Amino acid sequence: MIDQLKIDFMKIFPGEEEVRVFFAPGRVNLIGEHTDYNGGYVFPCALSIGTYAVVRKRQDQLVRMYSLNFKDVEIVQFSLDSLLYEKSHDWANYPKGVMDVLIKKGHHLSTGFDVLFYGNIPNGAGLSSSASIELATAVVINELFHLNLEMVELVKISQQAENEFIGVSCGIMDQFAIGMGKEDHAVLLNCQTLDFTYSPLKLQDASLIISNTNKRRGLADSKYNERRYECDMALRDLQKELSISSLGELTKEQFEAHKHLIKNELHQKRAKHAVYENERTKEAVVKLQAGDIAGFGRLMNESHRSLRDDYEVTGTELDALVEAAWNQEGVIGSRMTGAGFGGCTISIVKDAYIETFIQEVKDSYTKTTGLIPDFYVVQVGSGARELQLEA
Ligand code: NG1
Ligand code: MG
Repeated sequence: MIDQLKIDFMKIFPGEEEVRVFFAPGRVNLIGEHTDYNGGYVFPCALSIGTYAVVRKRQDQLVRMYSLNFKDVEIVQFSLDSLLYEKSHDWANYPKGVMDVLIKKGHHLSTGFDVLFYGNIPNGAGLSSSASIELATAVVINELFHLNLEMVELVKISQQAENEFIGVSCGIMDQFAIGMGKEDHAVLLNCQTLDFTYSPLKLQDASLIISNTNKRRGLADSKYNERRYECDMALRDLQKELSISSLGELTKEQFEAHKHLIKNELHQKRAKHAVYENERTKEAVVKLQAGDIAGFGRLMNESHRSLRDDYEVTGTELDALVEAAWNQEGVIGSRMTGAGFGGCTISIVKDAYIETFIQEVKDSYTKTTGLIPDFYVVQVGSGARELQLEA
């Protein structure tokens, strides 16, 4: 694959000098959904699929970018001193945003560069293809120009790019999981303090399966910002009596005792999800570490119900896919993952049942929705990095 990417690079950007190759994974969140921007816990892992970047420095200030995923599009070319958001090359805004934040923070990119991107994560599916290309860019620039920034700093810069350049007020989960991921581990991250611990994914005789609804998440970004707003409003009401700075600081008991302060019924439901989901996430990780996979799975199912009924971010397709999974033998837990409204689900399935799972869930889902889902058995990889090339 890497050899082929180098050949492709040479065709698009002919030249003598050596190239370097970088990789940033996608991620899947196991539990802790819509908790990151509420100062709560998340529990994602990095995938073995992701975004490749083949790159070579230039002599001038030009950046030229090409994506193999959008073959109809020509080379996107711009100068480092005029980084503009452009609707016509939507994918290019993610790397541009990272460059913009780095430059605004005073980092010096001494020259431009040519870069070829190739991603094997399905786009717009909740597996963070966007954060993946952001981190790929951040690592490329960090290495190429010897910025010596720590990975956590690159994570924050990438999040800032998404917030300010793209305009999605996302939390830090995706960029963190992608930057800091560790092979065969998930990471329990406190999104308020950024304290984190790695937890080995010991699923005994079971595997993680991602199922893609193949329903594009059209409304995701606007609805996403709307949910953030609703949670902020609920927090403001609670702050009349409680000195807290995020919903993630509340226990269920504290929430129940003070929820009457949140007058708007919708805002109250959103806050309830955030608080309960946060507690569920901590509980789930304790269960996993104790080897209680069934207990972990039950909490995944509860998470989905809460996202469906209180947070209202699932929709027909995600619900159909999860319900089909729940009806299958050998399924330990199943829920939507990511922002919602489409995209993917994550399930834990006993190895002996994987084949029937794929067949039966597919049939059932297609019957209900008319769409054909895709399935991936998850391989947990490590975080964003330069790939060492053989000579
Ligand atoms: P996805 O589905 O990858 O877009 C989004 C946010 C996360 C998090 C989850 C919900 C972006 C880029 N990321 O993930 O920060 O809030 O939703 O848990 O919008
Ligand atoms: Mg995204």
